Amino acid sequence: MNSKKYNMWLQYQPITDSKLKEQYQHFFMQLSVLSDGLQVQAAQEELQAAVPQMLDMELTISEDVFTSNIVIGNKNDMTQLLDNYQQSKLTDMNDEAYMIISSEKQLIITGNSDVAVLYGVHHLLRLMQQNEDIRQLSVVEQPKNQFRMLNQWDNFDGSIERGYSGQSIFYQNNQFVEDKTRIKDYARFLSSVGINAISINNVNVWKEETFFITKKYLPEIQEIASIFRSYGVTLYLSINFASPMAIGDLGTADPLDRDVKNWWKQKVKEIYDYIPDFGGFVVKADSENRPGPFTYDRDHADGSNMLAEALEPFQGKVIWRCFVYNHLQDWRDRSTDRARAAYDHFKPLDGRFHENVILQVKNGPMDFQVREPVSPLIGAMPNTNQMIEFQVAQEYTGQQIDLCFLIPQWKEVFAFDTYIKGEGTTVEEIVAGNIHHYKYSGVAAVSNIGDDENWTGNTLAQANLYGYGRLIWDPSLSSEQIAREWIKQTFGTYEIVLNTIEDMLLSSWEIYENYTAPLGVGWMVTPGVHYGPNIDGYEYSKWGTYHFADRDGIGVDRTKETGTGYTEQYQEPHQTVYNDLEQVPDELLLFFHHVPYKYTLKSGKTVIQHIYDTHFQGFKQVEGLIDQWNGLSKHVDIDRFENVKSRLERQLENAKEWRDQINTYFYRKSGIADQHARTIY
Ligand code: GCW
Repeated sequence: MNSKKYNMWLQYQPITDSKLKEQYQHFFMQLSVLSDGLQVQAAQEELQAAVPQMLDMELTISEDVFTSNIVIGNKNDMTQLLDNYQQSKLTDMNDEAYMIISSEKQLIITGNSDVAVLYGVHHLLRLMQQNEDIRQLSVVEQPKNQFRMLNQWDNFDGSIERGYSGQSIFYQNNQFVEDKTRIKDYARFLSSVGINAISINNVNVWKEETFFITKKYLPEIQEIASIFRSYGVTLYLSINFASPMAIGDLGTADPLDRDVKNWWKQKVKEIYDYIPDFGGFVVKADSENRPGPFTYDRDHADGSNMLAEALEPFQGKVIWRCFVYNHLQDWRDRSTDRARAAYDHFKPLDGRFHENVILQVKNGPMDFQVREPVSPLIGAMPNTNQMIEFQVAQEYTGQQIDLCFLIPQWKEVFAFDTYIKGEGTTVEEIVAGNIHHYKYSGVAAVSNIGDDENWTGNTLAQANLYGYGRLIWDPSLSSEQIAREWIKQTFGTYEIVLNTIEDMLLSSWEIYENYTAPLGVGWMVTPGVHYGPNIDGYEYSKWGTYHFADRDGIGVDRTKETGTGYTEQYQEPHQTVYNDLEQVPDELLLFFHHVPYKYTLKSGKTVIQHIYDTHFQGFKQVEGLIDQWNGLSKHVDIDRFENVKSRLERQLENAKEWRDQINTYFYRKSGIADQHARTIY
């Protein structure tokens, strides 16, 4: 496939400005490649693909490093070209750091490793796709986060849990796909934004997937690992904690049982025979019916340490998820609070985990809602490696039908000051490993791709995947910068296209929030599917996701005096601020408090009027998005134009349903009329 849809942000469109084209051409007469590592080869391939398309010329390979216009290679192979000063710039930087320097004479891309060179080449191509001047570059960069991971929730039958873009690119009908082109292209896209790790199967490991770690499937997985390896992406597998029973012949999976331990040691050895640089395991245990150590009266430290011991000799890691809560709650029971669960389970275990265990914590205490506070567990375990988990897949944020650019949300999470070690201990610094000096840390996220031609269903959802990679590489990038970079590379640099799409992306999260669940209360979605409104859908269920609306008021009391005491999991000043009705920010009010409908927000509006206003407004704003997009009909190719247009139309239907159901529900509950007498049913 080679369509604009398919090529995402690696379009490599011809440079039309003749001056710029000349400037670029000058650097690509001859290329010298100084290393023969896999990722440097991939970098060369990428240049060889991009340059003819962009500059209408072939890229000749030359052996003469001194006369070549562009030279790429690992720093170790570059000594003859770099002066001491240049060499020293990379010395105190991490393994993935690269440098780009250009002068009249030559452009050099080098780095502390082979993959760093690939990242450097992508940096250059990114600049060129944005029509930037490349004559006097002096760039030195390294990623802020060590782990930059994606989790595929792909099942072997080809379905994807929470997938909104078709079927899996990895599996089909319980087989590995034969044609691996898309996997390779996916690896290219990932490396172009610096992703360096991937787990390729759903964290819910079903029956057949449990056999992924056996001879039956390891040869195929080995092949996939080698594709990713060429792009610097390390492969991980999700495993079933009960494997010793499910695929071995043991009668237990007790992590302290000697046979179980040996079974895993053998198993891990076998995996490394196939994949010597295998990353390790991602584990969802004792969560939503998945097996885990609780069955044997063991805890999460026992469970993960047992796997960690098996992986240790090979430098493998255990990525252990903290999404653990009681999913069989009785809705009558007001004392159990799902928001408390991750902290209550894991915080007491701090310091007991092996060095190669990393806890993966969802960004919020519930589950990827449009608005949640930051999980209080992040940073709360100074002696345990942690990484944060985001969801690029838009499970609760419009399922890639509705537009929802998530970078601003993730930036807010990063910027949150936990006060764990006093002021300035932000989530950003914690997951970068700078506060507690974790050995391993970083960011993981649920991927949003499938086998739709455009990868992400809605073409504009590509921006979330792109932005995820860019943001976790360099969290100091603004949402605007990321949006603009992506638009220019994806749709070109034409001003009106750039400004319109930028505005659409940057307003989209707020718009989505406006017409869905209000003031941080979350949920109110169709059970199971999680798209579209169903206000009481989960209200009398076992999932622990309630809003407690009655005729008088709404919201969840999580205060220490009268509620679940969840607020106490935060450091000061958050503890006091969230606990205090006077201080809690409006957007989180109903997450922390139960209030009457006439309670006045800091904005000056009552809760009920806020609900009406935002829902009427949200719908209008979606009409606005449609107008904006229609204005681009002449500037965006028909394929991508129609794709987004039809999604926006479905979004409008969805916004209408949300608006009318929410407004009607709360009007009927409260009996309070809209001040502006708009139509409520
Ligand atoms: O949000 C929930 C999803 C489940 C998912 C689970 C998890 C993979 O609805 O589909 O299961 O989170 O994160 O484990």
